[in-house]
Amino acid sequence: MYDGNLLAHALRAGALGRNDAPFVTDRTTGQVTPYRQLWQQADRVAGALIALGVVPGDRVAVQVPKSVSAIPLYMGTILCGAVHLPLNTGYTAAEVDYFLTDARPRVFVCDPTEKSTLEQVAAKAGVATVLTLDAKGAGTLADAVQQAAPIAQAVPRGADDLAAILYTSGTTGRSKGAMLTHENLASNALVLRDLWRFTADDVLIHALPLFHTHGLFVAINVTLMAGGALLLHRAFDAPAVLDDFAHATALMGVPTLYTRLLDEPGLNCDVARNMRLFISGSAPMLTETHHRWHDRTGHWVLERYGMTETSMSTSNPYDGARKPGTVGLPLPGVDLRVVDDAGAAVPVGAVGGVEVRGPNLFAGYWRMPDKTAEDMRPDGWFKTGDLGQLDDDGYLTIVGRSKDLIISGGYNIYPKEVETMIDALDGVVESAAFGVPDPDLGEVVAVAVVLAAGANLDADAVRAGIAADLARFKLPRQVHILPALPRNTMGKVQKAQLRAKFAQG
Ligand code: MCA
Ligand code: AMP
Repeated sequence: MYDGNLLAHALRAGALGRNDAPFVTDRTTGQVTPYRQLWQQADRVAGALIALGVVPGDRVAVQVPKSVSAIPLYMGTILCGAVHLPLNTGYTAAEVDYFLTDARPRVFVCDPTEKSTLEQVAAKAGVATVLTLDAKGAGTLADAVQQAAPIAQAVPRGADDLAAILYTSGTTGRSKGAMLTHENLASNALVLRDLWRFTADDVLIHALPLFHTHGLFVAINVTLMAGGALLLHRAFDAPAVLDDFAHATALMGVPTLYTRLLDEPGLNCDVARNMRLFISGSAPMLTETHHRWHDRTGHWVLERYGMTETSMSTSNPYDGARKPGTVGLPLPGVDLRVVDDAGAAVPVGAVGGVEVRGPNLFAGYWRMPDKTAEDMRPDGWFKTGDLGQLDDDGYLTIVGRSKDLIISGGYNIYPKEVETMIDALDGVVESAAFGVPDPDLGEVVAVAVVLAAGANLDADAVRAGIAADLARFKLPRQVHILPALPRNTMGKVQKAQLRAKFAQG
């Protein structure tokens, strides 16, 4: 029976009749949570949130270590009509301050070890309630959930109501909250489930963070809608993941996961024989990595392409040719085009801006209508900021980015954010952040820094100067002190030149 909550209904419908079937196994403890228990917990979380005064549309922000309990927290938030707002566990208090102030959540759930610091941040941002949840599922949230009555019925929410806000870094250095609706999330997961043939027989190895589209909506929603099971790893550990190949059928990863697995001597066709599908995305996978994976395992990785604002937009086919180096074909129901600056389609083979339209497309940036208008054409096409080309068969290749973005191990870092912090240091005139190739993470952050006359900073001092307020994954791995930044005749910093010069470190 339809309960009026679009996403919750779609998630629940996948596992009808599978109450006693396992949903998730915690690979640290071996504890198994069946579907019945998962939904009971989610119903209780919803009850607890309502008891705390959460009303439909309220944001519930979450910065917690990865755990099984983080999943019913997400589902319970949806069930009570609220908006899930997950935050990277690497964010510093200064970064969390920005998100809480911008999003004004009713409830903030954090790691108990960070509570004393973050409680002050939350109070300043006007957050009514701060709860805690640790990697074992313990904390004040668990206490509140235990005392709460489960919600009797999901709070009705329609297609256009918000289900989540995910912050993505911004070109200006200010992160933007991408508003995702019930329809965005439900439609995308349904399409992926069918395209990738996920069923109740599937067991997905889950080794990604739970605060991004990839690990949260692609992995969790698709598995729930298929009635399948998860093997939940709290962090990515290549030998442990390899061990799971014997008990699983599918893996979703960023390219770094695959290159690290390729470094495992035990990776071969025999250990991968139970697996039916390896999916990669979030960052480009080298053609060479595709071939090496095929040589070692006998499987072609299925590469797909997406973005926080669009969820998944393209995928290589399940049957049919998976073309290494491409991100495949537009998903059913998703329109995709490659255009010039004026918005006119370019010929097959030509490079242009990738634009997307469809039920997967987000509702805009939270409280940033100007930024939304800048990226969204009046007829509904969204400018992804990626540069691509289509081949004769309609496969898309991402050839670069018009947006000034660094992707490191699947995490996005906008140079402007790093530059703004370095420029604010005493003795710094200006800086330029850029990505340099890295065999493990694909790209890592490098910076060129120009010092004021007489300033006495070295690379360590620059890193130390920004470390307190910037998540560690954004910290530059290379710092180069230069007399001046290379500029073109228009005065624009030549980042390509810096990238070429410092590619080798
Ligand atoms: C960790 N560190 C990093 C990264 N991860 N530095 C740069 N880039 C990274 N990605 C740093 C930490 O700050 C720490 O620094 C040191 O490396 C060790 O940290 P640890 O946590 O042990 O690292 P790890 O476990 O080896 O993590 C690497 C990882 C992880 C497994 C590749 O970054 C990861 O899970 N990435 C996947 C991200 C993802 O799911 N992206 C999807 C978003 P220090 O030593 O200085 O403290 S994109 C998306 O959702 C779109 C829609 C899409 O298309 O999918
Ligand atoms: P995010 O903003 O974290 O959602 O990251 C989205 C960006 O990741 C996209 O705009 C692309 O630049 C990049 N991306 C995702 N998947 C792929 C892929 N398979 N190949 C190349 N780039 C990708």
